[in-house]
Amino acid sequence: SAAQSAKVATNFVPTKEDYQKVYNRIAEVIDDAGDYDSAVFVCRWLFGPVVLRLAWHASGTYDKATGTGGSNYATMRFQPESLHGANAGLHVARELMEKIKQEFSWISYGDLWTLAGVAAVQEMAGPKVPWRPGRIDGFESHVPPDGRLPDASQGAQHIRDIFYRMGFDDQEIVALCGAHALGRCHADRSGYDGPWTFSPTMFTNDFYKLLFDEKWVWKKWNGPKQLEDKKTKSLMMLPTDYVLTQDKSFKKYAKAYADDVDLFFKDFSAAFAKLLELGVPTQQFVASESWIMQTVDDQNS
Ligand code: HIF
Repeated sequence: SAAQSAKVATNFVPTKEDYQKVYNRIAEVIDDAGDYDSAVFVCRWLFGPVVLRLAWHASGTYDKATGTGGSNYATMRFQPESLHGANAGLHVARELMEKIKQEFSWISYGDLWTLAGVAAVQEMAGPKVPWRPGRIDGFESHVPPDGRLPDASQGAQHIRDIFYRMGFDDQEIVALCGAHALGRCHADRSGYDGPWTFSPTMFTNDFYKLLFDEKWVWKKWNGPKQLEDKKTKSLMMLPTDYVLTQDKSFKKYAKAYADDVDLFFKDFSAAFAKLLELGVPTQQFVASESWIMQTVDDQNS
């Protein structure tokens, strides 16, 4: 708007309230977008999960050994990263976020995408995730190499290689994985198909519960190897999800999160907040401590 451009022109320094306005607009845009596709999924928050996936894929390229990748430069705007196989389908989320960028031109893409990830988790009834701004827009030269994001067809060793490279441990890996309670796989994006839970726009610990409570069998189809629940055949698990019940160390944490939703919420929040800050130099952050953004409901009550 004119008011916003005027602010930019006068060296506008955004406050927490300004970021809350962006958060609110993100929530509104995701909510409105949900009408499309309602034939497939009767739910307004249909776009929440793919927006969360954008925040994660923008951050999960981090390599702690070289300090490259991560959310700082929002390099997925550029080729070849936008075309990396793991990012198939994320243009949907980037295009949605572009609307918001047009309205709040002062926010960096990295801040916008990670704030959207926080909004997605919180608005889908997940835990509060501490967040703070400071990412800057980078250039094509900052694009990380392909192959840094996980391959769902692999096992425990691969998951560890990928997440240890970012600086996570087994407990944090398993805590993050509960986000697969949300959303679904799309045959035209990853090749996999179907949702993990019966409530894919509600943040719950159902991912872990279902892993242990259901009987999982290999799906008989022409697509990539994935599991389906024997009872309803309507849910799915990726090989990397199923490994959480097979690997001894992973299993211990997965069981704990299946049994204790509060523990899961607490640990997910910490691990996800850490994920979103990967690759951002500490001195770039505008605040020494992260902020808790309010949900739309918080503000209405
Ligand atoms: Fe995902 N993930 N993820 N993921 N992911 C998919 C979808 C989502 C992995 C593979 C896939 C995490 C870890 C891993 C979300 C969030 C997170 C899809 C399907 C695949 C194949 C994409 C499609 O077809 O549309 C692998 C191998 C991971 C390492 C174990 C994180 C922890 C769970 C870090 C995470 O937060 C979300 C949300 C989706 C749903 C997107 C949608 O469009 O509905």
